[in-house]
Amino acid sequence: MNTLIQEKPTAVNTQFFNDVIVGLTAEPKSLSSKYFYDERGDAIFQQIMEMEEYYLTNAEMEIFVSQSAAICEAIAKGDEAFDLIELGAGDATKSIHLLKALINRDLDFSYLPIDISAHVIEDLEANLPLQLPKLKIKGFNGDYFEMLSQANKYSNRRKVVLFMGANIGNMSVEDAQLFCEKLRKNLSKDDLLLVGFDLKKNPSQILAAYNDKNGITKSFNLNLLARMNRELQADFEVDNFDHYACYDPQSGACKSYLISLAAQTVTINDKVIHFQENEYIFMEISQKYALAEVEKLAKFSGFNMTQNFLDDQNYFVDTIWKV
Ligand code: AVI
Repeated sequence: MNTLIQEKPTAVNTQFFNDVIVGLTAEPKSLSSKYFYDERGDAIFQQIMEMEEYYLTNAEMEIFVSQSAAICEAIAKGDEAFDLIELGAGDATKSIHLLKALINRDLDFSYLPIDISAHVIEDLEANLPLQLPKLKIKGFNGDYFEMLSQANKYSNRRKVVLFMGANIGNMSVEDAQLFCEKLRKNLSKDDLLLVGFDLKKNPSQILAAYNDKNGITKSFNLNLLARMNRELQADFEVDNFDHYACYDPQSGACKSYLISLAAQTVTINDKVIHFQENEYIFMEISQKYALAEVEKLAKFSGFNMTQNFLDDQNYFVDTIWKV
């Protein structure tokens, strides 16, 4: 008799389980990169951001450290009060430079960070006011669009939405178009969007950022299999899978896969999944853009690209789009 007391699956686990089964019974197999970020995944992503090869973090940080005063000018509309909404705020290490610049200019604004993690919101609300005592902050924990509509109910001031960190790159171009269109429909005249894109550059440099020599990105991908073992009673032999990343300079798509190193069978709770030798699981896209493609995306989704802020090496752009 099985004497283990099974924990009732939580709502999150049910959603996670369903998404995993849909992805792994599809042809070709895929998993959603949004599930990379459990506690262990967050810690590995932190290591990725500190990697020598992962140029993105420093490039966008440089923009915020050295150009926040100019960004501040670009988003302020005289002295009119506004809300600064950040989608996926994380620890706000880059946006804090902009917050400081806005406070130094004595602008009347509230900072409304939105994040899927309750932890992140609690930390921001507790810690940011210690560094910026004049900051008015109200966090929203949940899905971007649901929280955006809550933020709309909270205040009817002009909105400036930040979507940084090349998070838009983790959507295909088609999904990014749908996302931006939906965002556009949630904003009003005079609202602004500031969005960060990783730009097309030397393909070898891009590939190295997702195929680092120390295997940190590999462990980031494999952690999703380990997470399924921990949370969904799966029995993945993690060492039976390898990480494979590739970059296509023409389309700008950098893609990550896990490759099954043997014919094998994995059980996830009550479902059995077969893998052929060398079969792949598509894990993540990190789409890179040319500036002209960024402008095309803005136009397509009903925005006007008004100003671009680039780092010195032209690796990254934070672009301002007007409704
Ligand atoms: C969060 N996102 C922008 C990262 C990226 O660059 O696509 C996630 C990542 N995946 C592997 N390395 C970093």
